[in-house]
Amino acid sequence: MNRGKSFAACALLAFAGTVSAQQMDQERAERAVETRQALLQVMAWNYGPMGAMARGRIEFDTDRVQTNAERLLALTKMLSDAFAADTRENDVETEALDVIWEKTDDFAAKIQATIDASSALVDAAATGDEAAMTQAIGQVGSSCGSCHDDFRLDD
Ligand code: ASC
Repeated sequence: MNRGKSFAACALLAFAGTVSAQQMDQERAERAVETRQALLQVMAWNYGPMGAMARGRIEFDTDRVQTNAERLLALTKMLSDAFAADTRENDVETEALDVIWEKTDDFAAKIQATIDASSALVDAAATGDEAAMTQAIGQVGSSCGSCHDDFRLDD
């Protein structure tokens, strides 16, 4: 191989490497989307009854709040890992906005606020005080909504 050809081959390999690094394997990207949607779905499944209690739609059940709040706290701690895979360059069906991987500090702060609010709800549930639980459930709901406002496609 002459020098010109070998340079061209190297440039081609370098280009191919760059492309594959930027564009995650399609199957991996689809799995990442499924996983984060599943995580949010299980979070909503746990939050839902607590939101209904806080709104007075169903009767307060402290045991259920304790259980669901603990589950929710564990789930919120999975959020940052679940969104680690940057799928901006992939052809995936998602409501996750590109800004998640552009303003990473802001996104991390919103996740931390949700973790903190969930932790406060676990503490409130331990007291069994309905007013405290109602207030803490509202805080969790606000933290979810605040993140969706900035980082999720509008409904
Ligand atoms: C949910 C859900 C949300 C949040 C939000 C809380 O269960 O699907 O988007 O809680 O409604 O305010």
